[in-house]
Amino acid sequence: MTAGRLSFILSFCLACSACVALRGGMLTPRENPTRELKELSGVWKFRADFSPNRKRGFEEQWYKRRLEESGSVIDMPVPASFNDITQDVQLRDFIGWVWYEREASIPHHWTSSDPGPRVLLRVGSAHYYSVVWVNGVLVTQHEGGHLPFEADITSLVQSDPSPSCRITIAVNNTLSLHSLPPGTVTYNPDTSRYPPGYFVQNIDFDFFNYAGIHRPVILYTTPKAYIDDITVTTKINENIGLVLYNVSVEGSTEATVTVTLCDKKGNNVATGNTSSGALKVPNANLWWPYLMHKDPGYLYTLEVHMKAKSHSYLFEDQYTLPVGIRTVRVTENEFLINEKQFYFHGVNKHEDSDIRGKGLDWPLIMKDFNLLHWLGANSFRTSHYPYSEEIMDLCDKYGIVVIDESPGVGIKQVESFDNQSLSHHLVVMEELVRRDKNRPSVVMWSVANEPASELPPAGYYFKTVITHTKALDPTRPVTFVSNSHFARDKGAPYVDVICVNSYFSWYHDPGHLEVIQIQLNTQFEDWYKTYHKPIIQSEYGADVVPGLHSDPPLMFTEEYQKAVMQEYHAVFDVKRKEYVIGELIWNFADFMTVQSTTRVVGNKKGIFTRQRQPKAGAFILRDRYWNLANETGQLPPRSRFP
Ligand code: BDP
Repeated sequence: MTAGRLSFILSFCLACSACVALRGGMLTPRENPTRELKELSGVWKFRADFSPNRKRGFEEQWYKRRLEESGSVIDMPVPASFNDITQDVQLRDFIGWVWYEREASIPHHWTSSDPGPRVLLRVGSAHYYSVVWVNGVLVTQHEGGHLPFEADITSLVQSDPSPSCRITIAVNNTLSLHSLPPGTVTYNPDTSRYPPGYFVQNIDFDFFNYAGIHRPVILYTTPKAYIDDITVTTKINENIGLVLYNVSVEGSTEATVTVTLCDKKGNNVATGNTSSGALKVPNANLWWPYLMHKDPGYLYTLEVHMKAKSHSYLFEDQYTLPVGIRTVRVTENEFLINEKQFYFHGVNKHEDSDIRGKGLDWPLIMKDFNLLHWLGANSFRTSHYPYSEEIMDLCDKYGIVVIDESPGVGIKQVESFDNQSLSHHLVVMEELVRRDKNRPSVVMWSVANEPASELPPAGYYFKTVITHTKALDPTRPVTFVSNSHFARDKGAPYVDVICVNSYFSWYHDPGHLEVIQIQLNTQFEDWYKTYHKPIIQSEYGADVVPGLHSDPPLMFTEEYQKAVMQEYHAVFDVKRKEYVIGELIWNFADFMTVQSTTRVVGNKKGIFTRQRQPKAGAFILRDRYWNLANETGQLPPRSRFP
């Protein structure tokens, strides 16, 4: 590939990143009497653009007519990563534009413009850069995977009232130094060593760069004057819960808003008749984490109703938002939820599984929550990108506490700290906070994982990203996860909680279990003495090829993973009485990575296999977590959980 050709792939993405401007809300679409929803999951037409410059689809305007008229197409499931669906190795490792298309039928009453509904096309997430057309007309572009985006297609649908529309989505997985996560492309024109046009994508993060349409695509409606966004924060005063709300309306300047807060049984507990205000809930049922209360994850519902006049029409809209009443506070050595000490005994996860890659999959989601319950885990970090809204809804419901991480992983090169990267990172934090701000399960934002935070520009960069995130959401602490040296980390001064990853006896002193306790103790003391902030061990672990055994323990065996965990746990048990506020194993399950000499068909540090079967380490962790829960909370009977 020539430099010119390469620059097309990147320049298209970069030129467009400047177009991303955050406007309006991003409420999770929910069906109700004023809003309809049509999910477009299923089989789409698909074509990867294998042309040398990956540009043919744009040159030939594939979006202008049916995709199969442009050349041969295959069937592709949505949602799913495209990589593992076929037997084609070129598609598995494809870099560049892929094209998806399907027809969607449009209910007759959506096409009426008198007044007719507002019609939106929403993509839950697509990785990495997306361009969307409806009937050949460009309707939106979006940079970044893992977060939703949408297009208002009302005028298109209503100016051409045909019974169906053609949706075309082009997705490019090419990463650049300024994308999040960053990546680079190198090409090798030496044809004595590489085939013509050879290029590869390089990444500095340890999971496979799965691509495609990863979450559901839906069409939904709202009235033309509508509830655009709702923001809720909560406070507790003695036994009175306070729900502070703000509702923004678009499409009319003369709207009246009423809100009703209902408890689980459907009883009204408080009402308001202004678009912002405070609702008082005497004897509030608080939202408690799993294993900290006999009824964890208590959710009220905020029923928001809006009536508005516009152009002599009367519009009515409604939206129901789950609300958990809880507070979060960090001291020098504690993490407090509802003013009670909270200890994170949890996991790091990935959205990853056989065949579907990062595609949303309900059976997998339910299995994972059942395993978290079985394990006695009260929390997880969304390593290393925001997880689906479907997962987050269940965290709210089950009381699973979340450290909500942005896709800021692999920020290693100095160029990735420049202003272009920084502005994009700020937009991503806006998108993330906008999506997840009302979730009681989210107790902290993580802006990045293991950046090169010792580099000179890292201080300004993280100060800016963290300050911005705190301005967007003053109610939650903010962190990033570090594996830098405590004395040289330039971002740590700005975090509320220190999150440290370390792999003693694995990447350092491999095979030497005897160093773990000394080194871990030193790690904690160094960070605490420097910052006087609470610390979470945000990663630790060891790879296991399931079924490998040895005693004495050798690396990659089940016994070694167990031994690593037990050595770490011994230190956690001392330090959690002082300032260590959590431990998150790396990783919940094995997951796919790029191929390398250190990866045996992916990363094997899971305590469960990729197929969600327990390794020996899972049982160690299960005993530990249930014992911790017994100490720190009111434990429900273990038999209640599968
Ligand atoms: C950490 C990274 C994580 C990796 C893990 C490992 O944060 O993404 O998968 O190491 O190497 O440094 O297993």
